[in-house]
Amino acid sequence: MQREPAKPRKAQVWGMDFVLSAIIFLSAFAMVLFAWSYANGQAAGQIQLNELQRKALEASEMLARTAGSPPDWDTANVTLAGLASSEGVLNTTKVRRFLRLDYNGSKIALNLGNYEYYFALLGRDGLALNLSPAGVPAMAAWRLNESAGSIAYDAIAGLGLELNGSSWSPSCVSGPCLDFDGTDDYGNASLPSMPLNGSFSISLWFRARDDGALAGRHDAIGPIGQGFFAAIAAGRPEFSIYDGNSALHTVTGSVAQPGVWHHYLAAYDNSRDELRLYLDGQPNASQPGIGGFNPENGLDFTVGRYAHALAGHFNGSLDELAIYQAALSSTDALDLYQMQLPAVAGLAAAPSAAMIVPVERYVLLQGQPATMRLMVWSR
Ligand SMILES: [Ca+2]
Ligand SMILES: [Ca+2]
Repeated sequence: MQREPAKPRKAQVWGMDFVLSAIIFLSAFAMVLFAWSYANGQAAGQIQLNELQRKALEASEMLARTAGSPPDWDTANVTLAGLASSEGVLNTTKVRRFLRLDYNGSKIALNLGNYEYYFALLGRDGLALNLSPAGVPAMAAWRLNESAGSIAYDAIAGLGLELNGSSWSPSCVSGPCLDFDGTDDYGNASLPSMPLNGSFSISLWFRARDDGALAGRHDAIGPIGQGFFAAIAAGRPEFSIYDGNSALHTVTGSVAQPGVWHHYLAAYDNSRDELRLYLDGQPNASQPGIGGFNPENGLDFTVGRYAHALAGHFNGSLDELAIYQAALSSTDALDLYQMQLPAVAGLAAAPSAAMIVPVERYVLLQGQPATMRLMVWSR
């Protein structure tokens, strides 16, 4: 038996049913729409995160496992920035070249599109490595990473810098550094086996609150002593030496911003009879016609005040102090600056409110184990 088709039982509630159904339908539709757009937003976030992860992994693979393109690329012709001479073994020359690339150029060579990145090579202490300039090992290098105590040790020969009053600051160019109060703080090291004849250079990072002597080795100020000193005078970096005739020569750079980290490199070039000053990796000042540097070599190396007198106390912080027995070039200046610029520029810290993908790889650099850290993010 066939049922009669159901008829609307009450015409007067039909309208009510419709309204109710419409409300239920619309509410359900709104919920679905909301869920859909939420999921879509989530999915878009997930897609972007996946894309970041893919870019970061590909870039770190390229850096650590390939030679790049062309295989013997330099800063002028690089298309892909591989750093490896064999898998996981980095080529120091290419690391230097990579660090010399300008930021936007390096992003293209890493195929990162519009994403931002931070790159660092860390030593076993977890701090950024400081590569020596090409072919020029430091004669003494105080990285100032002890963070406590009254002696800072040179990384090359273990020479102790005895600290008098200076305090440790926790977070500087490379980890900790020393702070000088501008009143009576200083450090002193004896350099008995380090003759400085002919060409030499001094490299350091400073953050000045006021003027003062940064570092030097001399027995007087004025044309009676012999030696050299680096200083800040009237807000400008200076480098002074006494030549073989005990005449004082000073080269003065441009104003250094107070409270900001600056890289200082001064070179005495014996073959050109020239003093050169570099600030933040760029040539800053030079003076020709200076010959015959012939310092007294039994003198101590003093940091944070003049060596011969209780004067010129530096007011500010110092980090990564090194002496080289060669006249470093503008390329070396840029290398020394770029190597640690990320920490100074604050890029070592993750930018806030951004999606970040960090990738770390163990590599070998100059025969030493190191960690290559690449962080990729979207603004
Ligand atoms: Ca340090
Ligand atoms: Ca003091």
